[in-house]
Amino acid sequence: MKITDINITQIAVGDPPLLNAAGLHAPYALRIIVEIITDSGITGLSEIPGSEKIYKALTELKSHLIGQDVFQLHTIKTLINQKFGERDDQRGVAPWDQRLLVHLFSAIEVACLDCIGKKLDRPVVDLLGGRSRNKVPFSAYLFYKYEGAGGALGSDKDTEASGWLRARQEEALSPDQIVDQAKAMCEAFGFQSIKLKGGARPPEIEYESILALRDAFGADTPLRLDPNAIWSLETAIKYGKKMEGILEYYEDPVRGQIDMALLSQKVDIPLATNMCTTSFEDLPASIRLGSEHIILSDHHFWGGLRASMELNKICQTFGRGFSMHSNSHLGISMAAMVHLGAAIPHLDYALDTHYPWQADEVIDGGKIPIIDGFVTVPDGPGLGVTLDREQLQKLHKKFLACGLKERNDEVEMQKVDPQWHFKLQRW
Ligand code: GKR
Ligand code: MG
Repeated sequence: MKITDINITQIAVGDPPLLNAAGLHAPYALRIIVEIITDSGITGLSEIPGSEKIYKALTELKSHLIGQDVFQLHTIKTLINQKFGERDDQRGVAPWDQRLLVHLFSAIEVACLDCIGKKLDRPVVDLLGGRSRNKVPFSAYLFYKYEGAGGALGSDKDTEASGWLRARQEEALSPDQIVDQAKAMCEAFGFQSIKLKGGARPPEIEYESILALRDAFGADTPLRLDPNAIWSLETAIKYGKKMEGILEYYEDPVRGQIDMALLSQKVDIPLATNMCTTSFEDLPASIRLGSEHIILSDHHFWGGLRASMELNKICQTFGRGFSMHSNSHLGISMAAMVHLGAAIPHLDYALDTHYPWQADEVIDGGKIPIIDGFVTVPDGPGLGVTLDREQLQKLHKKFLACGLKERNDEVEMQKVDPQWHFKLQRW
């Protein structure tokens, strides 16, 4: 089954003013939708984070991929490596991953697997070895935030909205407001574990928010805190000690494998990461140092779904727990995460997702339901989702109109506070 064409569409998705260690989310999150068209008349889909670097590289790659067989994923990977392997490809210090190659592998692999699944009339989960579970657990993902809906409304609210769509617009800067956000999100989606994005407010407030969540949801609800590596080792030890027995895991409180390893010797809470161990090349040092207990995979930056399956095996071999990281995303990414989450033999924790924060959608039928905190593997061959072309065009027009080309949370924060600067370590 040969590739005859590839459509690459940049889109902008409304995103509320969420806070993190790197600043503030812009009113739009950028994504790229890839469609691989084949000579069988089958089209495969994928979705990855939007950036000019990734968009330009995909555009350059297109002519090299035309004529390739979607089943020959090793050949395709070699081709991508030959073309882009030499480029400077750093992860960066931001909470999100900015590498090129791994995102290219992922974008092309997922769309090829979607084609293969459609050709064989089998879901992608079957191409990954079949189901280990039928439905995949997700965690609530709370953010400190300013008031506002994002998108065209920016920091304004849609006064007609109800339920979670209303609640997601509320300011959340204090422990009580975080508890309100958690209650609204858990009521709407039934999440049974809760992650709080930290690194945005002073540590004392984030710690008090965790205590308030424990009081509101009870000691049996798993809680996680993710300061995105902005805390000093001293701060992470101080608050870690207070959160022993309270947190399910402590996600990237400090920066780098060495400090994570030092922290793990001082604090009795499992450490998780999507920042210090983010590639196969990082694994030897991770194992040597003992930098984390849990690796949060992400098929977008671990190089695809099959690479994430390989990572799962390595995690099992070396006694690492496994779960998944997320960024702002739509339904194609959600479908890919669910197929992977259903296939993974050793899934230890509910997965992260930003999905409730995005009101827009690009797939037919609207948003994929999250019920009782679980997502069922979509029906149908391949990823089991199809593109809503009208929505795609609408979101592409938003991309053209919004003027954003790259994610830059520092610049967004400076619109609110001109003196604000990203720091590698803030507290
Ligand atoms: O969306 O602000 C955000 C998150 O901070 C995201 O960029 C991170 O990559 O969710 C992520 C994380 O777990 O670090
Ligand atoms: Mg994280």
